[in-house]
Amino acid sequence: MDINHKLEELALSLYRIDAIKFGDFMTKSGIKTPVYFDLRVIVSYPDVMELISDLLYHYAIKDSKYDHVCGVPYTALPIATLLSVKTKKSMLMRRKETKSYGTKKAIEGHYKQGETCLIIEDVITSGSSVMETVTDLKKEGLNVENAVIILDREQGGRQNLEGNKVQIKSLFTMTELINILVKNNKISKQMGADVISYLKDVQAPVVVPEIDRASLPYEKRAELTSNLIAKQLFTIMATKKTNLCISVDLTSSTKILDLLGKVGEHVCLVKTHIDIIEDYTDNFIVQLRQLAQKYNFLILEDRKYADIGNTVALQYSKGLYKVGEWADCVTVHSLPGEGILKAVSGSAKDVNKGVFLLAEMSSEGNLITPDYTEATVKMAAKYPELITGFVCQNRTTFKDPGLIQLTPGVQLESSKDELGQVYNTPEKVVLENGADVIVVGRGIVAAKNPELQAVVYKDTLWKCYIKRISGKIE
Ligand code: 5BU
Repeated sequence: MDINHKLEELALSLYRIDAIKFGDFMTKSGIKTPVYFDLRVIVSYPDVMELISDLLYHYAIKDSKYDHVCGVPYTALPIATLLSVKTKKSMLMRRKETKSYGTKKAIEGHYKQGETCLIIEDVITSGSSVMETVTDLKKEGLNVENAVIILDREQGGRQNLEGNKVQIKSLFTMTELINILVKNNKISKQMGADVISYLKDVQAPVVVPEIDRASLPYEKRAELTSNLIAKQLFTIMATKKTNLCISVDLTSSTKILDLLGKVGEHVCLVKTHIDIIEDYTDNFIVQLRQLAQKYNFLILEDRKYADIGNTVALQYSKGLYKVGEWADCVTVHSLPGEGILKAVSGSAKDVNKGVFLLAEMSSEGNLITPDYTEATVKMAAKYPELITGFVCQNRTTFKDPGLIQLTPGVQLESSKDELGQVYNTPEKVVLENGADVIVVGRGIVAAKNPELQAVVYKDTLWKCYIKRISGKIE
């Protein structure tokens, strides 16, 4: 197939069927434009449809590797259909109006996580329509790295998409299309120049690619945080190659110290409930800190403070436990309002302290609502130096790559306990749900051989993390 000849034929056809018009037009937003595109009309011209699908196939698709094609709704849908039939690859369809359809899926068709999908689109301006389709496909665990386009208007779409890791191949750029039409005396040189300069002047805004925190390695995220404990924790994870936090929910201090002597080297964080220990002494803390030093882990007291600021300031620094003196970080509810964060930051004697705010819980029927979670994330943004991260369950709960997602409710098999705890698997919480530090309590503590079991958890969780940052499933 002589591609250049066919491209010329297509350009002239598009002009003939009024898919591209030149003159004085007004855009929807009231701006004057010398050119107008409407590729929706191509469905009325089977010869043009055939030409487009042949060209896309030979020029852009033939040698690509992919499992599915997906057209950006709506103009590209019939073209994607033709290509699917021609290449014998399955097609996926994205619904634009999932909301009004209630529970209907955003993507129709059969697919598996990790499969690759090629995007088909007619015209790109800013690239935002392509990006919407890419985002929906990625949410389903599909890999989307390439898009094939009929016409690139050269208004910033290519750069925006490439910035979001989507490479595009187009049949024409606007300049190429104009040159063909000028050469064939369909439009004057002057008109061609006017159109090109108009399009250059009206560039689409740059869409800043959003950093997906879950795809960044811990060492990179250590550089992006404002909280010193988060920085230390990211660094410990990267050096010890573990994202496992053990929750030592035992009531005897000797048993806790014994256990930590065995599993300390495998964990990045040790989570305590200091008020469940029956033989608490100050010496326990001395030994706990020594183990933290020896095995290079941090200590999180899971106190879940939830009172007014004044009371929390006292609970944090006074009483029998004086938590603020030995815990690197604590868990705090956002429920009472910002005063609770002021209380902890005011009571912390040095700046090297952290707070995990509770944005979601793992237990069945808990009363936290999506609005509460959102407000919690907003509250945290006001205290960047204090907040280490969130205790939460979902990848979409927050975006800041400098904060840590601490996720409890994890065991090797998904299950429940008799008091409402819900367990997800390491694969689910790390790969799908975006967990950075994974809390395991009874999964290790109640095992016959806790040390061996800690290694199993550590290895499984680390493998999932490596798979996640290698970008296979985003
Ligand atoms: P488990 O034995 O793995 O179920 O222990 C989980 C620990 O995490 C336990 O200490 C809980 O207090 C803690 N936890 C939780 O399970 N779920 C939550 O949402 C929060 C904390 Br917040």
